[in-house]
Amino acid sequence: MSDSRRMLRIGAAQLGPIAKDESRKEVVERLVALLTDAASKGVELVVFPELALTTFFPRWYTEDVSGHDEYYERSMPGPETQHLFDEAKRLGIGFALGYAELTPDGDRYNTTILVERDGSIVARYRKVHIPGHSEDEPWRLFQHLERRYFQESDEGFPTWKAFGGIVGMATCNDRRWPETYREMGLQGVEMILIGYNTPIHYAPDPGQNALQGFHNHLCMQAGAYQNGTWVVGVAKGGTEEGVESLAQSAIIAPSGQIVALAVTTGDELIVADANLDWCKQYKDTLFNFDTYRRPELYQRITNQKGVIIND
Ligand code: ING
Repeated sequence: MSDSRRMLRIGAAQLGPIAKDESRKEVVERLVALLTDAASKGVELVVFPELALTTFFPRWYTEDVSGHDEYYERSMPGPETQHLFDEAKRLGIGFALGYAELTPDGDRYNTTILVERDGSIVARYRKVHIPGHSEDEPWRLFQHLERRYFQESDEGFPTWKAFGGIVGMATCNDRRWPETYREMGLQGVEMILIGYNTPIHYAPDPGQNALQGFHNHLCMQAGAYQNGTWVVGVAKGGTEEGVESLAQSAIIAPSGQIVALAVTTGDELIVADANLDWCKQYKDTLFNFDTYRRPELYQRITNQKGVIIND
């Protein structure tokens, strides 16, 4: 086994709730506080959650799809986020940031960008698996209208060389799907950055409520292990506008083990020293794709969408 060590100090910057009336400026100050704390601890890359700049607005229905446009970013950096970029560059720390993106063409995506230590945006990921529903369902305690306010990305799961390794991103619901991790695993990914907003109450099947914490770690730990990659899962947790969301942010090693775990439901930084060469111990052995995979037998995964039951 290789005894080389490519070390990266990673921080997961969990956020507590963001109130509806909290200004972008106030939120950016919270992000900068976490970033400054991270920099003082020698962190090189800090990961913020999904939709980290505002309250989780898809829980409210508006008849007009543009009814929530105030929550979207039209440029990145923009007027309120420039301060975060400036501070990160000054501190020499990189970050991943989730936000609602409104493009000049009027497209809406649930987006995450990766910013290098020199302040340059090196990667952009748009959420692929958009959960919830698109029409008003007032019977729910609260709604999950992501399918109204975000388009499905057609860009898939790219990876990028950054921070001395191979980096990929995914967003919230993406983390529950094995294809997310394997698409990046097949590109040799060494760290997958995942932000999430997961309400504890799941309206279609409240029996799952008590299992939210288990399912969160189950899918990310499996994805890490089965692809020999680090996974950084970062929550916006706590009770936001009356909706309780899962915290339990975690940094997961290629072994599938959790090496750092948030203990609060608020703004909290957790840190781990990630040896990127640890990935090889899984990628070159048990999960040596080149030797052991049988893609010719996996055709249904890309040729078929739903279940087809044989006669
Ligand atoms: N959230 C949820 C998740 O997968 C979801 C999905 C949909 C929860 C509907 C509750 C109701 O954790 C996000 N942000 O993808």
